[in-house]
Amino acid sequence: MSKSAMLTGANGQDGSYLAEFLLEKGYRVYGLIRRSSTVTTERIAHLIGRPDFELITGDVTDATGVHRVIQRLRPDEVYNLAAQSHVGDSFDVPSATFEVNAVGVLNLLETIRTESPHTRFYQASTSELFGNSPPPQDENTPFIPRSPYAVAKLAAHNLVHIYREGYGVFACAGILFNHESERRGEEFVTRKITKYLARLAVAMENNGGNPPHDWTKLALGNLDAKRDWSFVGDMVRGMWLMLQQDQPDDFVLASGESHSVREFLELAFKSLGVDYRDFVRIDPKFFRPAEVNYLCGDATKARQVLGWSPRVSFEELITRMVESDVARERDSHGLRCAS
Ligand code: NAP
Ligand code: F7E
Repeated sequence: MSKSAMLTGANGQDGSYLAEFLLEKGYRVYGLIRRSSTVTTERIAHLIGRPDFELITGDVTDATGVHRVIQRLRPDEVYNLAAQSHVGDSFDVPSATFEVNAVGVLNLLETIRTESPHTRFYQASTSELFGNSPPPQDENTPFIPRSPYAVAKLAAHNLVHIYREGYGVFACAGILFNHESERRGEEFVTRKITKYLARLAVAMENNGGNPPHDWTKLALGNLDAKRDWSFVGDMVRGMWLMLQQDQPDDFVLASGESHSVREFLELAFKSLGVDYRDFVRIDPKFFRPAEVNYLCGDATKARQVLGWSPRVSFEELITRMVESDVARERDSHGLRCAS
């Protein structure tokens, strides 16, 4: 019989890739998504209608709803990807961030403990837990959170340990470093850059190879922050591997390479043959009250125990994101011109 998995955050970046990955493996997949007044299912539109994929309306902060859904499905695996995932925004909405990112996890774990103890649980922990602990960061590096987002994620991370050790729940935490794709939210720095670049590329194509004279610059914050960026497709494979082990555990997933936002800009703009410095301005609005300066993960444990390693390089990731955004921009430009 095929296995079943419930994904929270199924319509998010990671959720959409994980749903595809699990369906490919023959799972029956249930995606929990929040009610919204606008369409939020673009990333999984191609999966809707499949007999092995079902969407369920729910919110991880709603304890009774979570209880009801898990009690009904009793899935083999639950992947908790739901979060207010924007670190910068967590300074503006700290309570809401805590409610989703910490209390939501408690609701899931408590229901699994009481109603579905056979269910294996994956928690989306994050490299943000490390804060400014010096790199390279691994499973033993101290956590020094620097944002409401990270504090909430640390509470959740600790809850995973309590339910694993105290109640025997098969609960794993994946301490994932940044991962991106062409489905990344447009307010995260990588996608913000590739989307801008795509608009610039198409504008130049239609202006004899030159930028239009009144072209607006891209407003960014701290260009010196360093991140360990991977491709999300590699990460979802690691999430799944964690839940297939004999014992629950925590694992860092990372590329082991770190680049600054400035380096990302340089490489991305190079593909268009222009200098990013002519197109970027610094806006203090995008600086955070507290920054995480330098993240670079050490995924030795995942490599040794899970046999996991990333397959897509930093350069390939940028190319993939730029090409996808340029193609989209060309399509929408064509549509604008035709109408
Ligand atoms: P994302 O694209 O922002 O997706 C987050 C998902 O959570 C969305 O589907 C969102 O739904 C859903 N959600 C938010 N509040 C919810 C609630 N109260 N109840 C149910 N669903 C809710 O983030 P992502 O990049 O896919 O990341 C997935 C998870 O990994 C998150 O927990 C994130 O914190 C963590 N993580 C991400 C990275 C990374 O680099 N991507 C690294 C480490 C950890 P709506 O569409 O309704 O908002
Ligand atoms: O920022 C700097 C910003 O928002 C990266 C989430 O998935 O990964 C992500 O969190 C860096 C930061 O990602 C802008 O200050 C400069 O230093 O793309 P980001 P993040 O904060 O690293 C972790 C692992 C998660 O867990 C999170 O869920 O870029 N930066 N200028 C900017 N960042 C943004 N967003 N916008 C700017 O204009």
